[in-house]
Amino acid sequence: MYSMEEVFAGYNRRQATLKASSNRYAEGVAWVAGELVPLDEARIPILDQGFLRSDLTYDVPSVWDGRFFRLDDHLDRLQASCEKMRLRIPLDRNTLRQTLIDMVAKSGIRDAYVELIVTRGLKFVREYQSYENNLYLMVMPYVWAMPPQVQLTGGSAVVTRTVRRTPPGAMDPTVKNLQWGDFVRGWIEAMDRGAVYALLPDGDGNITEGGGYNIVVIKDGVLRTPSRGVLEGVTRKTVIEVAAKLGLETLLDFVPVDDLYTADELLICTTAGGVMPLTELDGRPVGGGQVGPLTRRIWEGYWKAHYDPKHSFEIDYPASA
Ligand code: PDG
Repeated sequence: MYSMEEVFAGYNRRQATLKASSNRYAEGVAWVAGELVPLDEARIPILDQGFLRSDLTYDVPSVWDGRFFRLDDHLDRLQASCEKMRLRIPLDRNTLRQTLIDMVAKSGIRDAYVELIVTRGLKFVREYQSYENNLYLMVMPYVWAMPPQVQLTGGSAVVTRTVRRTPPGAMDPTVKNLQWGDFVRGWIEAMDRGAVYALLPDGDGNITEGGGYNIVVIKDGVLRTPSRGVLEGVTRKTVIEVAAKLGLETLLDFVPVDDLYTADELLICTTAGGVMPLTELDGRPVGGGQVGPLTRRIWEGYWKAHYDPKHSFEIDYPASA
């Protein structure tokens, strides 16, 4: 019931309904300073320090088949990021939660990418007695970092040679941030080398992550993923839980770049796309060059988890949406 083909067929049916909708928010809705606007009309003040200095943090939960997935995990991480950056979300947790649910319900979007951005606001960080942090919320149709048709056969990646991941002593990668200069250079290198996905090393011989996905290496039935220098992904957490249910162990540790080349299977994972198999690395096949059997089972378990009431809840859409 959760095969790749069936999950994508269900998604395609819901997409067709959404495309036919005349709802003004069907292509997305934003919340800015307490007002809802269609996404493509939303604007930010140019003096916001989030824009001027990327002085912000953000998070991205998702909605799948009309159910919010792991919303509280994302809100917890956002809260922790805010504390590390001395930002304060200007809405209390319940109001924030309810605002997001209302936005999704009003948009009628059944499969959504939901983004929350908390910026320093209009004043520089030094002026900490007078600033008010700003909040921006967005709901839009689900984003695929790897399109469904590519997931069926797997994507191509490179380990970057021209750029390393920003080290944890610079920008703390556990604070979800939009200082994407290293990732953008990675995407450019991948394009130049005829691949799509960039996997960034730490400069000390270990792999970290890419923009914006975690990396999981599978070898001899064991999963390994970097313990340091990366965002602690919610998708990765689900992957680890699904793997455990399948009887597979996951080790969080340093992952030497060399181990990627001898992996049986390789996957990247993010809220925007789920579990994404990589079948080509630096122009060579990964394992047998096809989506591996463990990746496929983890993939199915990941989408199945979206219907688990422990991790998701149904959104009550108005009949008009
Ligand atoms: N690492 C980075 C740097 C990320 O930005 C993300 C998510 C992840 C890991 C995975 O975290 P999680 O499993 O909690 O989603 N980034 C998403 C996707 C970016 C995109 O559009 O491709 C985001 O920033 O929206």
